[in-house]
Amino acid sequence: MALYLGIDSSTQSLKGLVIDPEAGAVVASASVNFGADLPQYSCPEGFLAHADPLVKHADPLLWLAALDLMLSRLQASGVPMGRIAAVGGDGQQHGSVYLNARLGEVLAGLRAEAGLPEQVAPALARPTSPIWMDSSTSDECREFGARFGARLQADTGSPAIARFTGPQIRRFAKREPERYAATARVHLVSSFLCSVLSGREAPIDPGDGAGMNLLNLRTLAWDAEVAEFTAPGLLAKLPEVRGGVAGGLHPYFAKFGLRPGIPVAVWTGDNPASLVGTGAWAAGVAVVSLGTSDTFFAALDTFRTDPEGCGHVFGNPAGGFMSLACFKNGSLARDRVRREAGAEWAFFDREAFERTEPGNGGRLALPWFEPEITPPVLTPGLRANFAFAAAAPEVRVRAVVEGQALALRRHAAWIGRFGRLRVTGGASRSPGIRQTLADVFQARVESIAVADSAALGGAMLAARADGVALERMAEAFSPVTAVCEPRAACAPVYDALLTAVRELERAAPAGE
Ligand code: XUL
Repeated sequence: MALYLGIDSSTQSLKGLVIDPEAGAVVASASVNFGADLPQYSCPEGFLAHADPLVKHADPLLWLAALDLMLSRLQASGVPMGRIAAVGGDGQQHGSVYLNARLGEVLAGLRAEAGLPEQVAPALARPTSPIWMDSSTSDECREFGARFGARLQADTGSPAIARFTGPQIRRFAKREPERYAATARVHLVSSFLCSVLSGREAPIDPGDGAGMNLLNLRTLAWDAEVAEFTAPGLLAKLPEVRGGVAGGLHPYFAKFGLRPGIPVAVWTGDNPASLVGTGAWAAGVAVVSLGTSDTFFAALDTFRTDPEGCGHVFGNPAGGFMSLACFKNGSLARDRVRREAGAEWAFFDREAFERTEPGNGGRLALPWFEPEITPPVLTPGLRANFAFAAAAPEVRVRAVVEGQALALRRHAAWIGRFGRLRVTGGASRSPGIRQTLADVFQARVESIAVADSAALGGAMLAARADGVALERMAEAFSPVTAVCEPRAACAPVYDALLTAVRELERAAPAGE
């Protein structure tokens, strides 16, 4: 039976996952942690130290060293590498790699005797890669805004965003014109690694390309006017845009037991890959991932943008588009409220929801201990429409959980209505949080236990490149482990609170 390999190159690690779609099973996995396994690259948390805290760059050779190491670990695990029939993958979004004119020759000539980093190094036009955590481009974002106004979001899916690749390229071309001139190709993390696997320049898929402020989502082609404004001659330095198969696997990878020539699916971004890995690529179902940050993502049936400019539009690897909204204050904020209320998680999960009524008597709170992304708010601090610190712990807990759920609903309204929400991440284990989401959205909440949804999505896309339908895999790989039904009686309670949460978003911090 054929096996498929999915590789996820994320911020702090690179993982590989091998699936057997026939058996509906993950048969092997291997992971490389950048800090623990490759300390010589000085990126313990995925980026290099820099005097300016807004600058977050990584060493692109680190990702290549991680690819070599992950594949050797996978081989050592005993999985029959020769049965792998296609490879797919994804990268952290927005990060960019700058390559010179030697790229084609370097990729074609990879030799098994040496490792990837030393062989690819001569093709780098810039030694470092800005990643999604970089926020050093506010000047450039202002310049994009002044030049294009609302058109940038209307055509590329997002207003100018500091971490997006276009503003990053503009800053580079302004500050280092010589290196920019020596750049023959700008790749994303995804298309860079896919190029190395296929031994030739890979395309950028519309899923990840949409995170650049450069791709016109109406035509799915680079926007020539935006590209030329970004940096002179940029259009000629951008790869082709398309999905599908990038090429056959380069013979270099035979040293890990992989068969040369097997299809390498065009890589995508980690969020589009997760949309596939969570089985949510069709319209009508959204994913709420409750982690360090909370994210809300869903397929979009047609191309449209968030009127408030908070949510992004990326390509959906299954066709069409997807939306993504990121809420910075997720689990860390919830945990701080719990700690300060002197409560254990069990209390947070049960008693808090039994001792209080849905709607909490109108008392809401938004735990913005860090500057928030959705909506963009730079002044941190908890917002509450009642005397938060003096209230009982259960009232505080419900105020925060309902405040966050209502904010999710408010900022997801432009995407559409959802009959089903799939929840993942640590906080989705709480029955109280799940019931609140079901009641606020009036949707069925399904818990799914998918570890590594991005790598899984990459493996499923590899299988699709070999002719296996995504639908055949979804049930086996992202099964529903629990269901929570909405209570109709709560609908008017939460409809009425939507205005209150909007007002709260505009309020000043509570001064705690
Ligand atoms: C999405 C974003 C992150 C990165 C890294 O816009 O910046 O989710 O993709 O995971």
